[in-house]
Amino acid sequence: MKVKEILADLEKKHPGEPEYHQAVKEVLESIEDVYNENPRFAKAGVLQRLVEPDRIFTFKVPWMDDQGNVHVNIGYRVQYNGAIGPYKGGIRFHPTVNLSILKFLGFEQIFKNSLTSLPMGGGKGGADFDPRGKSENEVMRFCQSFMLELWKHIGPETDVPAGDIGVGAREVGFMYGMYKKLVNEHTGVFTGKGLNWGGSLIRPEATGFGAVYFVKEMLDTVNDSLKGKTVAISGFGNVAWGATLKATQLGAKVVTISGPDGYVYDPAGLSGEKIDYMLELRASNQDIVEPYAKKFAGSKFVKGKKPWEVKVDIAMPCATQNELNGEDAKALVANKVQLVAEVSNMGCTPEAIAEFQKNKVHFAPGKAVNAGGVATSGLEMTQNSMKLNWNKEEVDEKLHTIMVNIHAACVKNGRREDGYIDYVKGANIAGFLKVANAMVDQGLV
Ligand code: 2IT
Repeated sequence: MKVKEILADLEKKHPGEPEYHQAVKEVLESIEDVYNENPRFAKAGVLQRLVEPDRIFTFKVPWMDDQGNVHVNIGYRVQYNGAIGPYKGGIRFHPTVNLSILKFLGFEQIFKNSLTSLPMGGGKGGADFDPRGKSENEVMRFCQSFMLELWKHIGPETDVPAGDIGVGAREVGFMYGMYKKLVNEHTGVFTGKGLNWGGSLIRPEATGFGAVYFVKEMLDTVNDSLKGKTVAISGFGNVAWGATLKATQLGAKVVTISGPDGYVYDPAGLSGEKIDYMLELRASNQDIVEPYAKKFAGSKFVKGKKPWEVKVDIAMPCATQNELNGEDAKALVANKVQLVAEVSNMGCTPEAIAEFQKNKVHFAPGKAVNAGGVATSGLEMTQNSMKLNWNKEEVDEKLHTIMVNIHAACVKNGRREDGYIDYVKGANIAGFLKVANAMVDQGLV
């Protein structure tokens, strides 16, 4: 079957799942040449099999709030592709979670995990639970109820979840505790665990650190460096925090962070206690960034806007899918942005990506840039299997090497004749080839 037919077929079979269609379309269009050049892929039906998840679990999550009221949320786990390892991917708790979102995330995860070079298949899960304003006891009860169903479907050699938006070390702890009680085994079934019970050093920092290591490689390629560069970051969660910390350490100046309420512009740049404050802001569970501007003089809060209107050298969307659209891209290009590294999963719309590429602005996609998070999850799994812990330097060095290698794979598969690097194509081809070949090797399953 031709790529066009597969896409048309998919939209017919699964109407009303726009994020899922968007993610599949981007990958299939960029691997089309490779697919057509290798008839063994079509013969084995690789693409038709790749676009459909292996299986999806949907379940009811009933829980009780502190006032004794009953609530019911929907929980999911999408086990997408297990060709190169156990299913691996985060769990997202956010009111926008639905099947389209989790299928797009699970699909992206296949290629991201492949790029890390570690043996991990693709998966994703979550619930339409809104952690905003919930008490710790409510969050715990929700996590426990969620696990009362999910535990049946996961395992350290089957499917290994982790955090994502709305799920951090606290939630992983509550879920892991319930899993352990039900299965009566202490295994590496989750990553992002606490340091005292199997977690890995650097995992909290890994997504942001890895993203900045990737940006450093992008700059190295054009004989440039992070020193003195201004950076716009969106979001203020774990990923934005790690990216801000590492970018600042390497001499760049991060001048924005953002929340659903608007963005903060801090011309002096974030450093020291301002970066620490991001964690405090996140822990408050309110999902607003405005308090930063009240606390730190010299910064200002811009209500209801995104940070892409600020003139910067580098833009790093770190919040959520489709947070940077065609108009935002035009504003960045008009302000002479030098490069855009997508850190959130599918943070840029297809129109935004087209705008960057048309203007020869180097754009790197989330599945390459943010792969350091899941890569370090893979390193956590390795440590759990060995029943040994690596120190900070060892994990950081491995993470760094993985990011350098991902960048090299993108360049190898994405460099055009005129020298421009199509990182989207590069990442998709490199991620795809490994999975597709594994699927052919393993027969029709
Ligand atoms: O999007 C992602 O890669 C994650 N949320 C992390 C997944 C993981 O298994 O560490």
